[in-house]
Amino acid sequence: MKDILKQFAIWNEVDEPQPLRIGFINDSFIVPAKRVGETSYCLQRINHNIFKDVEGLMRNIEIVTSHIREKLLIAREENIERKVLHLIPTKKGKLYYQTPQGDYWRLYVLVEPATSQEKVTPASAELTGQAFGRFQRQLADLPFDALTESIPNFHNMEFRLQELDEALAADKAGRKADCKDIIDWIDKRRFEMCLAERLFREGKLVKHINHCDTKVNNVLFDEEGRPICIVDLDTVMPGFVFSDFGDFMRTAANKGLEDDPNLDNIRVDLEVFEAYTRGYLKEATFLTNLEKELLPYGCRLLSYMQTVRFFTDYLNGDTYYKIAYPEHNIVRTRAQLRLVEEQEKAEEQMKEIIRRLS
Ligand code: GN1
Ligand code: MG
Repeated sequence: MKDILKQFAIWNEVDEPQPLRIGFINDSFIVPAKRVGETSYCLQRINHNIFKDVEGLMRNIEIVTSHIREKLLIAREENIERKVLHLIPTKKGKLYYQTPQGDYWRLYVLVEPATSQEKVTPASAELTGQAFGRFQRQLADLPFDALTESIPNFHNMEFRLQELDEALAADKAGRKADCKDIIDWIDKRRFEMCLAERLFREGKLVKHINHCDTKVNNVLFDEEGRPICIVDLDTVMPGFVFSDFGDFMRTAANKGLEDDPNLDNIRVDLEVFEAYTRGYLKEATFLTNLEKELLPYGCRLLSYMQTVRFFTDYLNGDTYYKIAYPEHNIVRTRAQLRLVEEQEKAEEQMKEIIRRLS
């Protein structure tokens, strides 16, 4: 690992890298400064099985972080190093280092002191909404096609349904016959759930730069519990704004678990919904009326998309998501499906909250 570190343009002396157990996708290490008060770093090996276009992904991150840094500089903000990720280039001026074995590594300045949270409370949901709203706003003047899709068609509903159709046709794991109720349920909603793609083609809806993994644990908080920095930028890419909103609600505004075997637990947590929305709307001042109107739709869309993705993986024989037991993907499918139904029921209440907070 010393050899890898040597490739990067670090300006101070550092100690041995220590493994950091966060995230399932990349491997991360803390590289502590030798002397107190100097810069420490975060070294990461990028998972190039999931992210096939590392060059494009790293360019995305560079574009997004420099754009935000510029905004912070213009606003004369303090502590900019803690408010936006800072990539350290290699000594040859590249954004990543590829080893002779083919692994990809990158280096960030470590944001510290900072803390992160795994579970939201209504209070942290509001701050998280503010953080992601600000993030989207800072990037709202960047043309969406300045970035590539680091995972092609990642949040494209039409594409996800196409993948499902292929999985159904192949029925690789022989699991289709028992799932007729799910297939019918998905079919009934296909047209409605591809609305965003149609509006985009008709020129009625634009794409923005999205984070595409809007979980609370991708926000760093300072000592006083204020959000300071958005991390995990691997999936920043063009998309519909309500997609980021919806993904947060899918993961956080659910009283049950993503893979809850007890479907009765699954209900929309309207308190968390309201708190995140309040924070989000404070910052997301660029939203059009249509985009605002479509926020509850975005919640259903992301839960429906996740239903389709889990189900597709189940039909394919569990090749994408790690599973803890053989039926895991079908349990996840049913839990997300129920969440869509609960979000359908709560639609009016969500709209009312948005009206009230606008
Ligand atoms: C994956 O591994 P994690 O939790 O960051 C997936 C998301 C899904 C999520 C479902 C790159 O994210 O899109 O919503 O699982 N990320 C990728 O739990 O596919
Ligand atoms: Mg992630």
